[in-house]
Amino acid sequence: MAFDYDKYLRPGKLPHIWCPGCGHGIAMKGLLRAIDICELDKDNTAIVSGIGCASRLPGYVDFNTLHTAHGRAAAFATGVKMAKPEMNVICVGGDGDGTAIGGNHFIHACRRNIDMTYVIFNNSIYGMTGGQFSPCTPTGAKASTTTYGNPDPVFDISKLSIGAGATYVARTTAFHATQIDKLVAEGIKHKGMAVIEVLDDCPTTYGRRNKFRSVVDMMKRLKEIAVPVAAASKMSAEQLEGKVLTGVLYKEDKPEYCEQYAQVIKTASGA
Ligand SMILES: Cc1ncc(C[n+]2csc(CCOP(=O)(O)OP(=O)(O)O)c2C)c(N)n1
Ligand code: SF4
Ligand SMILES: [Mg+2]
Repeated sequence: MAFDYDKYLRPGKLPHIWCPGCGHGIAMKGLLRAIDICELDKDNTAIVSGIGCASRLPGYVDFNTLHTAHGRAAAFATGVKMAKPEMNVICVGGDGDGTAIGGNHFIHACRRNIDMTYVIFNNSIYGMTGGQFSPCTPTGAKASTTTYGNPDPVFDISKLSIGAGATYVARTTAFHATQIDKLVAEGIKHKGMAVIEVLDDCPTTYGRRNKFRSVVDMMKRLKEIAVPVAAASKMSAEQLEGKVLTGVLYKEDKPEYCEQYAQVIKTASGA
């Protein structure tokens, strides 16, 4: 039977703003299937975002939702989780929102290992504002602010998350749509900071500037660059050149922040 997305959507908020061929819709559907796998109670679930095309997602879904300031998703989500530790807290947003203006909030949420799930939609660009380069725009790529090619090195969001202290880190792509729900569901079930990077596409501001002839070409690229972690272990450095690893990249059990903080309160109150 086909999956019933309607039960999680707010019909009054549709149609969405996403362009035809934008990968964000695929990522959103993966998130909704993951929520369904985990049987999360809508009333006990908060979905939090900053600003951007990806960050419009909370408006469309029927949970407790917060559409906040640019880059501040992790900060607001931390507040929600600290106030209501029993709540399932999910952050969504783009590569620009999460790793440029919001980079500081993002790494510190990872460092604290606070129990939330952060699904980051990495389309390598600031889509909403017309295609300025982000920390995830490939070196050499064209953006509205790098018309001669981007001279900057690129953040690997998954490595950044692991380095900063997240205890569940996974990556997939919009091409591998059926993997999104599985990885996000595992992240939701994980106690601690879970980051799931979904590589997707922005045909409107990135694809056209970078000579992708169609959305299909952008999807084919996602298919070609992805290598499952298990397969990568049998490949040489040359074979892995230009590829990205997909699947669960890191998992660890470590003390969770709300529990640690509750302990501090207990100690301070002499209980
Ligand atoms: C303080 C502030 N600075 C800049 C902006 C403009 N702005 C809105 S969205 C955005 C970038 C969004 O890029 P990303 O997070 O990658 O999301 P996408 O649109 O690509 O999904 C920027 C720079 C803003 N809204 N607020
Ligand atoms: S501008 Fe790009 S990221 Fe924004 S909705 Fe259109 S395709 Fe998606
Ligand atoms: Mg983006």
